[in-house]
Amino acid sequence: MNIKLLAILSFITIPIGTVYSQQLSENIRLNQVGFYPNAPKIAVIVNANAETFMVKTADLKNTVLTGKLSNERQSEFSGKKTQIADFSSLEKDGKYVIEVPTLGVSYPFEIQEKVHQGVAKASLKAFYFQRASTKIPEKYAGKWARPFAHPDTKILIHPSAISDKRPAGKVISSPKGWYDAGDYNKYIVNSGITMGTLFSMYEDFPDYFQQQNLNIPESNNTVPDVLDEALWNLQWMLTMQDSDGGVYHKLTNANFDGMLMPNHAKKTRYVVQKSTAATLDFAAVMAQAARIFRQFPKEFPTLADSCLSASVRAWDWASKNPTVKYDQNKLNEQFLPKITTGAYGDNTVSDEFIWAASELYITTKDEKYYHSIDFLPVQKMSVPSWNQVRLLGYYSLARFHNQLTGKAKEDFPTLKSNLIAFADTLSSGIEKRSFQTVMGKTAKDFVWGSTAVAANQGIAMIQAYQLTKDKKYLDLALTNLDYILGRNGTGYSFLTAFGSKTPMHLHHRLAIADGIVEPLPGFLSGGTNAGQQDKCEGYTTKVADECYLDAECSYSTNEIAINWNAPLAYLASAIEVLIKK
Ligand SMILES: [Ca+2]
Ligand SMILES: [Ca+2]
Repeated sequence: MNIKLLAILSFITIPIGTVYSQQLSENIRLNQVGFYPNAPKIAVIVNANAETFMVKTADLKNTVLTGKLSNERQSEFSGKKTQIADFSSLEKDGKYVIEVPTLGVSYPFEIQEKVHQGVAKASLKAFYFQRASTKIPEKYAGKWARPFAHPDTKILIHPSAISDKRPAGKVISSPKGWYDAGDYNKYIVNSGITMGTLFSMYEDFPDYFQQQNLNIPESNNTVPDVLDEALWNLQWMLTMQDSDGGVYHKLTNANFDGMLMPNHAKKTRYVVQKSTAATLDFAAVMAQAARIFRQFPKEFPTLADSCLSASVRAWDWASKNPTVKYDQNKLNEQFLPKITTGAYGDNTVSDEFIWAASELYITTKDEKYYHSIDFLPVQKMSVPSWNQVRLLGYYSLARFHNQLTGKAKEDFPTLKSNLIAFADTLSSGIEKRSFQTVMGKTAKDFVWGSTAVAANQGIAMIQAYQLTKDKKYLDLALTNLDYILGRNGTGYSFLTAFGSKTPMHLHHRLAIADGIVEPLPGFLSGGTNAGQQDKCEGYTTKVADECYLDAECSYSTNEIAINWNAPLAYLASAIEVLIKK
């Protein structure tokens, strides 16, 4: 037994003196967290050309199942040969490994109910760790405690953002919010999709979140913790609206900080130019927030009204200013200081109009929002990303389909069949794919932030399940959670602290600068991306589903971001709710 396996298995009671001949094999790829007793269980064996596999108890003493490996299939990307080990019939709780005699044994995994409960919770708790303008005490953060940072009460109006009442250099207060990603800036566009995803998760499964305790400062109040956490960012977003209704694109330094702890990051911060995309994302989030926080009149007597009026003012601004792009290069030709942080520039806002109109229509029931735009453009669907949010609107319309009126009601059958067809398109051919996951139909799935593509594809399957109650879509959603947690071309579980082989060197200032070996837990690495935009040294391949580097410099494969954690939280939570005992 090699040292590494011994370390991995050390949490299991191993009788002293036990001798193992088996070696750990990283060519056995599986969800390193585990499986539900009554759901599909698959491992993928790479380059083995073997006949059989065994499932053994993690102490390697007992063989509980012997199975036949599938015929070999060839990876679409690397050309490697894979075989499927299907052990779905094993339903007994326990800790196990897979053994392939010619290869060795897999990382250990569990079979038990609620097996992803920890994943669901930690992927949400991560947002707490990203909070700006607060101290993060040990009580909630353990060894990752840190001092107060970024009060953000003195934010300058950048020359690109001036208006009548707010000249350049005027100071506004814009505290709270989440750090966006590996950096400490706060971006409305990326907050938009993140908040929309978290709010949709809550609206789809409200009961699940009544019970969840994230161990955050608001855990003992009467509000679900997921909403307390979202409120931290919502309160910041509200400060980003100018008096004319338009919304600043971002709150940012002129340049990225070095690899510092946030309390040492003290560069001047600005709000920069208003944009149509940011304003519409804001309108959508605020409309959704209004109907959610309306349910808590005692705790938040005025919040829902504030959110709704902010949303309407944003919508009105965007309707009058439908083509204001955020073009950072152009901005830098006209204004100083130059801004070089994340641009999140989006040239197409028809999808932002659909999302904002959906949320405003659902919240206000005013059909003028639905009539104001073309809701069903003849255009290929794609899973949500920061610059493509059309499906967030569709998901909300589907969630409230019983309340639709007029044209929205007439359109719904088409919308429904389009969403189901979209899930079918994403998943078609899965039975032949090398890792048998929805993820990986084409090389285009492996873009910057590909783990979030996988999570968002999983959400698309969950939506199809909600619309059809056909269990196959749940099983399909689960394949992508398996992908994220280890059944993939790299053999990594991309979620910190969940699995045996997980990212240790994230491009995440909080984790790089804190002097603690372990990265903050519950953060989803961006994952495989053959673009290598960071030009970091150490990549060993350009294969689409394998190009990943667990190194701090690899922001193109190993950064974290709020809009990546949110869909993972959704997917893991949805699966926890929907996989029935
Ligand atoms: Ca709470
Ligand atoms: Ca867009």
